Amino acid sequence: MSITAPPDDWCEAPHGAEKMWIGLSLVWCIVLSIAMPYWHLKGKQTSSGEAYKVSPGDFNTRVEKFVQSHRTGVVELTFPNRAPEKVPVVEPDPGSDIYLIGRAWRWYPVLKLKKGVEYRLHVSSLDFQHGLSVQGEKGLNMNFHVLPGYDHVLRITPTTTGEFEIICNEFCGGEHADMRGKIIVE
Ligand SMILES: [Cu+2]
Repeated sequence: MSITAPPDDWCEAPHGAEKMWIGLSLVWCIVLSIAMPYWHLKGKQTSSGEAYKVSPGDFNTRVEKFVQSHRTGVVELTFPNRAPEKVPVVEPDPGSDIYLIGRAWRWYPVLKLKKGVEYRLHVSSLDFQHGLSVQGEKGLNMNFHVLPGYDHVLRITPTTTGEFEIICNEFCGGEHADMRGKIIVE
Protein backbone atom coordinates (compact mmCIF):
# COMPACT_ATOMS: atom_id res chain seq x y z
CA MET A 1 0.00 0.00 0.00
CA SER A 2 1.56 3.29 -1.00
CA ILE A 3 1.44 6.20 1.42
CA THR A 4 0.96 9.00 -1.08
CA ALA A 5 1.31 8.79 -4.83
CA PRO A 6 4.01 11.16 -6.18
CA PRO A 7 2.79 13.99 -8.42
CA ASP A 8 2.77 13.16 -12.12
CA ASP A 9 5.59 15.62 -12.87
CA TRP A 10 7.95 14.41 -10.07
CA CYS A 11 10.66 13.39 -12.51
CA GLU A 12 12.54 16.49 -13.67
CA ALA A 13 15.11 16.64 -16.42
CA PRO A 14 18.73 16.77 -15.08
CA HIS A 15 20.01 20.27 -14.48
CA GLY A 16 23.08 22.11 -13.12
CA ALA A 17 25.43 19.91 -11.07
CA GLU A 18 23.48 16.76 -12.01
CA LYS A 19 24.35 17.28 -15.65
CA MET A 20 28.02 17.71 -14.71
CA TRP A 21 28.13 14.43 -12.72
CA ILE A 22 26.33 12.50 -15.44
CA GLY A 23 28.83 13.91 -17.95
CA LEU A 24 31.83 12.98 -15.78
CA SER A 25 30.52 9.42 -15.27
CA LEU A 26 30.00 9.03 -18.98
CA VAL A 27 33.54 10.24 -19.78
CA TRP A 28 34.97 7.83 -17.14
CA CYS A 29 32.96 4.93 -18.63
CA ILE A 30 34.45 5.70 -22.04
CA VAL A 31 38.00 5.99 -20.62
CA LEU A 32 37.72 2.58 -18.86
CA SER A 33 36.13 0.96 -21.91
CA ILE A 34 39.20 1.96 -23.92
CA ALA A 35 41.73 1.26 -21.14
CA MET A 36 40.63 -2.34 -20.47
CA PRO A 37 41.26 -3.74 -23.98
CA TYR A 38 44.34 -1.49 -24.29
CA TRP A 39 45.98 -2.97 -21.14
CA HIS A 40 44.90 -6.44 -22.16
CA LEU A 41 46.86 -6.10 -25.42
CA LYS A 42 49.72 -3.86 -24.25
CA GLY A 43 49.97 -4.49 -20.51
CA LYS A 44 52.89 -6.62 -19.39
CA GLN A 45 51.09 -7.78 -16.24
CA THR A 46 47.80 -8.81 -17.74
CA SER A 47 46.72 -12.40 -18.16
CA SER A 48 46.10 -13.57 -21.69
CA GLY A 49 42.96 -15.27 -20.37
CA GLU A 50 44.20 -18.70 -21.42
CA ALA A 51 42.42 -21.30 -19.30
CA TYR A 52 41.22 -24.88 -19.62
CA LYS A 53 38.70 -26.92 -17.70
CA VAL A 54 40.33 -29.53 -15.50
CA SER A 55 39.15 -31.60 -12.57
CA PRO A 56 41.07 -31.01 -9.32
CA GLY A 57 42.11 -34.69 -9.33
CA ASP A 58 43.56 -34.52 -12.85
CA PHE A 59 45.39 -31.29 -12.10
CA ASN A 60 46.84 -32.80 -8.94
CA THR A 61 48.07 -35.83 -10.94
CA ARG A 62 49.77 -33.54 -13.49
CA VAL A 63 51.47 -31.55 -10.73
CA GLU A 64 52.68 -34.69 -8.97
CA LYS A 65 54.19 -35.94 -12.23
CA PHE A 66 55.86 -32.54 -12.73
CA VAL A 67 57.22 -32.58 -9.18
CA GLN A 68 58.53 -36.15 -9.43
CA SER A 69 60.38 -35.51 -12.70
CA HIS A 70 61.97 -32.13 -11.83
CA ARG A 71 62.45 -32.23 -8.09
CA THR A 72 65.91 -31.10 -6.97
CA GLY A 73 65.50 -30.74 -3.23
CA VAL A 74 63.39 -29.81 -0.28
CA VAL A 75 63.02 -26.51 1.53
CA GLU A 76 61.53 -25.81 4.93
CA LEU A 77 58.86 -23.13 4.84
CA THR A 78 57.86 -21.26 7.97
CA PHE A 79 54.40 -19.88 8.71
CA PRO A 80 53.08 -17.27 11.13
CA ASN A 81 50.78 -19.65 13.07
CA ARG A 82 51.71 -23.16 11.96
CA ALA A 83 54.68 -25.48 12.43
CA PRO A 84 57.32 -25.36 9.65
CA GLU A 85 56.79 -27.77 6.74
CA LYS A 86 59.11 -29.36 4.21
CA VAL A 87 58.08 -28.64 0.63
CA PRO A 88 59.74 -30.05 -2.53
CA VAL A 89 61.76 -27.65 -4.67
CA VAL A 90 61.20 -28.11 -8.39
CA GLU A 91 63.62 -26.84 -11.03
CA PRO A 92 61.85 -27.04 -14.40
CA ASP A 93 63.50 -26.80 -17.81
CA PRO A 94 63.85 -23.16 -18.95
CA GLY A 95 60.82 -22.09 -20.96
CA SER A 96 58.75 -25.14 -20.07
CA ASP A 97 55.29 -25.63 -18.64
CA ILE A 98 55.38 -25.29 -14.87
CA TYR A 99 52.71 -26.01 -12.26
CA LEU A 100 51.47 -24.55 -9.02
CA ILE A 101 48.62 -25.71 -6.79
CA GLY A 102 46.70 -23.54 -4.39
CA ARG A 103 44.71 -25.43 -1.78
CA ALA A 104 43.57 -24.91 1.77
CA TRP A 105 46.04 -23.75 2.97
CA ARG A 106 49.21 -24.27 1.00
CA TRP A 107 50.93 -23.33 -2.26
CA TYR A 108 52.70 -26.34 -3.76
CA PRO A 109 55.49 -26.89 -4.79
CA VAL A 110 58.35 -24.36 -4.44
CA LEU A 111 59.42 -23.33 -7.95
CA LYS A 112 63.03 -22.55 -8.83
CA LEU A 113 63.15 -20.49 -12.04
CA LYS A 114 65.73 -18.78 -14.23
CA LYS A 115 65.77 -15.01 -14.62
CA GLY A 116 64.84 -13.68 -18.05
CA VAL A 117 63.21 -16.90 -19.25
CA GLU A 118 59.51 -17.14 -20.07
CA TYR A 119 57.54 -19.98 -18.51
CA ARG A 120 53.97 -21.10 -18.92
CA LEU A 121 52.68 -21.22 -15.36
CA HIS A 122 49.66 -23.50 -14.91
CA VAL A 123 47.88 -22.67 -11.69
CA SER A 124 44.72 -24.11 -10.22
CA SER A 125 42.98 -24.66 -6.92
CA LEU A 126 41.95 -28.03 -5.55
CA ASP A 127 39.17 -26.67 -3.33
CA PHE A 128 38.19 -23.01 -2.89
CA GLN A 129 38.90 -19.77 -4.66
CA HIS A 130 42.39 -18.55 -3.76
CA GLY A 131 44.34 -15.44 -4.65
CA LEU A 132 47.85 -15.94 -5.99
CA SER A 133 49.86 -12.94 -4.86
CA VAL A 134 53.62 -12.81 -5.40
CA GLN A 135 55.39 -10.55 -2.91
CA GLY A 136 58.74 -8.99 -3.55
CA GLU A 137 60.44 -5.92 -4.91
CA LYS A 138 58.61 -2.61 -4.74
CA GLY A 139 56.20 -2.32 -7.62
CA LEU A 140 55.83 -6.07 -8.13
CA ASN A 141 52.08 -6.37 -8.28
CA MET A 142 51.25 -9.87 -9.35
CA ASN A 143 47.79 -10.91 -8.27
CA PHE A 144 45.59 -13.55 -9.82
CA HIS A 145 42.36 -15.27 -8.88
CA VAL A 146 42.77 -19.04 -8.85
CA LEU A 147 39.60 -21.07 -9.29
CA PRO A 148 39.01 -24.79 -8.79
CA GLY A 149 38.13 -26.61 -12.03
CA TYR A 150 40.24 -24.29 -14.20
CA ASP A 151 43.81 -24.67 -15.39
CA HIS A 152 44.83 -21.01 -15.68
CA VAL A 153 47.89 -20.44 -17.86
CA LEU A 154 50.01 -17.38 -17.12
CA ARG A 155 53.08 -16.51 -19.20
CA ILE A 156 55.60 -15.25 -16.70
CA THR A 157 59.17 -14.01 -17.10
CA PRO A 158 61.08 -13.45 -13.84
CA THR A 159 62.99 -10.17 -14.07
CA THR A 160 64.75 -10.15 -10.68
CA THR A 161 66.69 -12.82 -8.85
CA GLY A 162 65.86 -13.68 -5.27
CA GLU A 163 63.29 -15.46 -3.19
CA PHE A 164 59.71 -14.33 -3.52
CA GLU A 165 57.01 -15.23 -1.06
CA ILE A 166 53.58 -16.18 -2.33
CA ILE A 167 50.57 -15.39 -0.18
CA CYS A 168 46.84 -15.85 -0.67
CA ASN A 169 44.91 -12.61 -1.02
CA GLU A 170 41.44 -14.16 -1.22
CA PHE A 171 39.98 -15.09 2.16
CA CYS A 172 39.67 -18.88 2.06
CA GLY A 173 39.06 -20.06 5.61
CA GLY A 174 40.73 -20.80 8.94
CA GLU A 175 44.42 -20.90 7.99
CA HIS A 176 44.21 -18.36 5.17
CA ALA A 177 46.87 -16.19 6.83
CA ASP A 178 49.25 -19.18 6.83
CA MET A 179 48.81 -19.92 3.13
CA ARG A 180 52.39 -19.14 2.10
CA GLY A 181 54.61 -20.46 -0.64
CA LYS A 182 57.79 -19.52 -2.44
CA ILE A 183 59.30 -18.89 -5.87
CA ILE A 184 63.09 -18.80 -6.16
CA VAL A 185 64.68 -16.99 -9.12
CA GLU A 186 68.32 -17.56 -10.08
CU1 LIG B 1 43.30 -17.53 1.20
